[in-house]
Amino acid sequence: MSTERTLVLVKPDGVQRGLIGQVLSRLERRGLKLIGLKLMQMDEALANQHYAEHVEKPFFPGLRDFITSGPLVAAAFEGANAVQLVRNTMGATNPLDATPGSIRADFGVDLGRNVIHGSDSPESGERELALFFESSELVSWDRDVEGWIYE
Ligand code: D4T
Repeated sequence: MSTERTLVLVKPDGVQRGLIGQVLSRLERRGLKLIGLKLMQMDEALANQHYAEHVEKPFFPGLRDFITSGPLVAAAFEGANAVQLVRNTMGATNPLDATPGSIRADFGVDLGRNVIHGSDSPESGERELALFFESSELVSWDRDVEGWIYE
């Protein structure tokens, strides 16, 4: 069992639409442990760093304008296989292709307004958490229900 940490963003569309609680709730109820949380607005510099792999892509200017357009929620989750669990709960990048029951399928219809981000590997998780959180903002805590979540 590998414990991983992953960055989740409720993107500005999710915040504007009042979906913060529902998105985070779906991740909490799967058994993922919240270890960091903040409301913030991305600036261009952070958008360039976070989406470094996409900076040269034709869709990037629109993505940057959208992601910096208003507040978002950054959350750090921890757990066994946390990266894959979050990705599965999010659904495919394009809500059109996302499995019904996933967050992007249930809350979205458009690739450029897909409500949530989740890190795509444990390495990305660590890199992205360092962009959004000071280490002192991540809380290490013991959960009493652990034995009811993991065998
Ligand atoms: P993120 O990074 O937001 O969790 O999404 P994914 O990991 O699922 O997908 P991605 O990196 O390929 O895309 C990042 C982000 O860009 C938007 N996007 C993507 C877009 O607006 N137009 C496009 O053509 C693509 C490919 C959606 C997610």
